[in-house]
Amino acid sequence: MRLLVTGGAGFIGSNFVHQTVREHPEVEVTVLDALTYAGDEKSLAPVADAITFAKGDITDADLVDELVSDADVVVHFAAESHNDNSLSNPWPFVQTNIIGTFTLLEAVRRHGTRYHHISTDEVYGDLELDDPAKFTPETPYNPSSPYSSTKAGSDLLVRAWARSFGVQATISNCSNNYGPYQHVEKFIPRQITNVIDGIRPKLYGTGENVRDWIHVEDHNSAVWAIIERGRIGETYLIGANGEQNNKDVVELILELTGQPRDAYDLVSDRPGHDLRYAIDSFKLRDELGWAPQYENFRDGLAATIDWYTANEGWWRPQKDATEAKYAQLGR
Ligand code: NAD
Ligand code: TDX
Repeated sequence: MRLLVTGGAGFIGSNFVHQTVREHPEVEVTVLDALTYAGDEKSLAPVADAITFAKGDITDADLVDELVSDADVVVHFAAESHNDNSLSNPWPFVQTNIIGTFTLLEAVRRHGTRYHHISTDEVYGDLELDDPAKFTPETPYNPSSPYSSTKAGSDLLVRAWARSFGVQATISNCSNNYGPYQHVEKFIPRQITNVIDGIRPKLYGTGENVRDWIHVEDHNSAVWAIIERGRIGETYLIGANGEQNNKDVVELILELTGQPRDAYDLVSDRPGHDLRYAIDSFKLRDELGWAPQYENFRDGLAATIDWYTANEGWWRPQKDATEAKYAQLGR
């Protein structure tokens, strides 16, 4: 199998490439990545000799056509991925998430290539804190932010290209990922690296917002299950029953790093901040026999703290610029 991975130098994409090289050595991997502020070739250094890397933009139709023509399967991770950035400047989100996905869909349509689309649970909007419901594949789309609305738009393009043009597509919508190689702008790495730097963790609003955490390795094993056994045209929700409120996560980071559990600051809230996400992954489990391996969040978080502690050279170059952006937002 010749596999084209877009966004393979980002957080989830690079972990996916590592897992693929390790567990599917027969697969020929090509990564297409523009190396934006969020992409880092260092994340692929451990597998550099086993893959082909193409630096380029998913909105470049000629490049995309050439790479897709040489692939049997495309897995599309590339995106602008950070909600706070989408509130400061939505344009790159429209460009990459919508025009980029359109460009890939046109190429896989021309070449008859199998396509898997990586998306997020944020397309469903949010749930009340006390609502027993979780998101299912039938939940109506109701995105809140420029980020999630452009992801929702890209999902709808995929559905239309599958139905009207017969594109051989599947979609997955996953909950919040954590693990190694995640940019320090995101919640968990930001707080871990703050603690390493002697800065108090920052909680938006009251800290009561709930996210449904899944280890990135579990997300990627689910993606592989869908590539191998997923039904064409279907949407699969990926989640590992990892609901936690942000305050509990920060307190656990503080405890695991030997700090007082109340050594954090409450800062101004994110506009439009989604209250709660929760995934019901029954379809993935029942149909494809998938199950997560990292169900103990405390252990997974401790391993992630160890990774950031041991890999300061990976995240340090991004830290000051990231905190400067947050300082401008007063967060
Ligand atoms: P990330 O920001 O860490 O990585 C994105 C990668 O895409 C980077 O390497 C970047 O250089 C590349 N990229 C951005 N624009 C590009 C363009 N125009 N052309 C080519 N490459 C470009 O993101 P992530 O957290 O790894 O997310 C990957 C995917 O998973 C996204 O589609 C995101 O919506 C989805 N997702 C993320 C999470 C999460 O918790 N992080 C959860 C569910 C779904
Ligand atoms: O410093 C912070 N303090 C804080 O309280 C940051 C950076 C975040 N937060 C809160 C906001 C959210 O409730 O923590 C939660 C997680 O924030 P993010 O890491 O920015 O993630 P989120 O907005 O939930 O979106 C993530 O999950 C779904 C990914 O960034 C998306 O790409 C994915 O689609």
